[in-house]
Amino acid sequence: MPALLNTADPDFKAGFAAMLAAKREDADDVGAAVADIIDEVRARGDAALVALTARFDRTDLTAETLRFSETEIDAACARVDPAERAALELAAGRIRAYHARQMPEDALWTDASGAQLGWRWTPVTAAGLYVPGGQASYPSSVLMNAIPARVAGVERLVVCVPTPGGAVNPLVLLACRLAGVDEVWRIGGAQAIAAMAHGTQTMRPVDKITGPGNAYVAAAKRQVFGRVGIDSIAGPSEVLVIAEGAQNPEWLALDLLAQAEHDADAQAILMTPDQGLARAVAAEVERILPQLPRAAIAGASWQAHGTIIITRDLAEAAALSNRIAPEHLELCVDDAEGLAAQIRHAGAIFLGAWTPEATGDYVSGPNHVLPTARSARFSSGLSVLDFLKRSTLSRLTPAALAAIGPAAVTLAMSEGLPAHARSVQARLDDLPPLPRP
Ligand code: HSO
Ligand code: ZN
Repeated sequence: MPALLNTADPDFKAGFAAMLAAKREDADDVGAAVADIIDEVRARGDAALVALTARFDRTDLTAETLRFSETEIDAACARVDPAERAALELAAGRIRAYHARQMPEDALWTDASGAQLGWRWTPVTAAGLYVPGGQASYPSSVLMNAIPARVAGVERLVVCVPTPGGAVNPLVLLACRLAGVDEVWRIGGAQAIAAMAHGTQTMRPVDKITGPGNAYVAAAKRQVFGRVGIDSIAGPSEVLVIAEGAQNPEWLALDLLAQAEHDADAQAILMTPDQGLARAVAAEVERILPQLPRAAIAGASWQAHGTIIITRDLAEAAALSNRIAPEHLELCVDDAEGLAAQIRHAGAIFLGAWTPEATGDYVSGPNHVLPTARSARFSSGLSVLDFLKRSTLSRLTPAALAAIGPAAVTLAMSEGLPAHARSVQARLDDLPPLPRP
């Protein structure tokens, strides 16, 4: 049974606090093993990648076959079923259009002193995307990571995907093609992150690495951070559904199970002021669960982390939701906009009963790489901004320098930095005659 909480119960506070504090993932401590792998790749480059891929992925490669050839990618793309290709193309087009609208504008203005000020956005030159192998090798995640990079103007886009036993999902390679990925490599794990961060004889290093992965990949990303940029480290996925009485319990149960089937550590939460709806949804979950091929995973998630919370009203649900800061928030209520106005912390908000979270995973357009584990309190999902940097701009005229320079001289002297002061004062001493203000 999932946990059942009612805000009217005297022990609600304690139960809710325990839910917020629960840690759903015990990451193995793989730091030392990962450090060795990174050292090995730095020291021996391609030879280390070949040896580590033989050891961990049971695949025999050479320095020449570490990277997929264009012919291999073409052949894999040709094997994709036309309906799957069409769906992936639709998704890619919509994700591209959405992210194009995220592109921020440069700015330049002249302030009262006469200083010209502003900023300019420029893309990262090369980005690397890690794609997990096996079961969690999601073509949709390739699109969600690669398309924002391309839209941002990244010049070189590299993908690393492990091919355990030589197997690769052709849809992953097609997604790479559709997203405009330049290089696809058959390597995974910490060795792939090391190669992208440090480069090898055949792979040039990248500047930023994104994408999900197992504990080794996450530890490797942390260890190369600083040499390259990384995205946030994703935890197990979660959904919070806020619903009112008239909703279809089967739809809501399926939305909860869609999250639960990701991972035994995933969390699905239903909040409703309607006890009858809560009971109906719980019954639907039990009815549908055994029909799912991933019943073992979804069932484990629902048993261990599934939660139903009965609230006084929708406003109370919104307030509790803000404390959870869910990765995905579905508002299955009549006035979804009104409720959304009360939401401050959520990675992605899905408004209305016709917007199941799964549409956001694939085809709506917004990114599905989102802040987990309550980090939506302070961060946002992946976007073009993750592949852009901002340079500030300033240009002073003699008049502007005359107006603001003396304060810089004063502050430099009080910080004990006389060369700073003199670099400004030397110019103040040489000011041309200025028109009277
Ligand atoms: N819901 C997942 C993303 C995903 N779902 C990929 C299906 N494929 C995390 O946001
Ligand atoms: Zn999903």
